[in-house]
Amino acid sequence: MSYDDHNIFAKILRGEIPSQTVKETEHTLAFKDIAPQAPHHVLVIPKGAYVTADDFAANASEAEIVDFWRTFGDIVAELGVAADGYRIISNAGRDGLQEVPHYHLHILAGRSMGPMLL
Ligand code: IU
Repeated sequence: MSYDDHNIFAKILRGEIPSQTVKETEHTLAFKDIAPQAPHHVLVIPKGAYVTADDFAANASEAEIVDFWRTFGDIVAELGVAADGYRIISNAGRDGLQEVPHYHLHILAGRSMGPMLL
């Protein structure tokens, strides 16, 4: 799976484009989605060059994977949304309608999400 270094999240990671950081760790960055679909809409991305969830799962180190999911959990805790609930989504590839080809997890919270199928 080839990674396009010019994608917008790569530019955010390099500091070439600003973003509103929610949390940053050694291997992971989380920032506010520029076009929020819910009162809380956070994108969690690995700092490494992975295109999709399966690319990340197959090729990231255990340290990166643990850091990613612990960061996700910390953000849910810090947002205070665990009790009311939230939705996580990761679009992949053509059929998943992935716009930005750098693996990212959407955390959506703060309203009822409605039925799953769009
Ligand atoms: P997708 O899963 O690849 O379809 O989602 C990409 C998301 O990135 C989408 O929700 C955009 O609003 C968001 N985004 C952003 O936060 N900042 C940007 O500069 C751009 C897209 I371009």
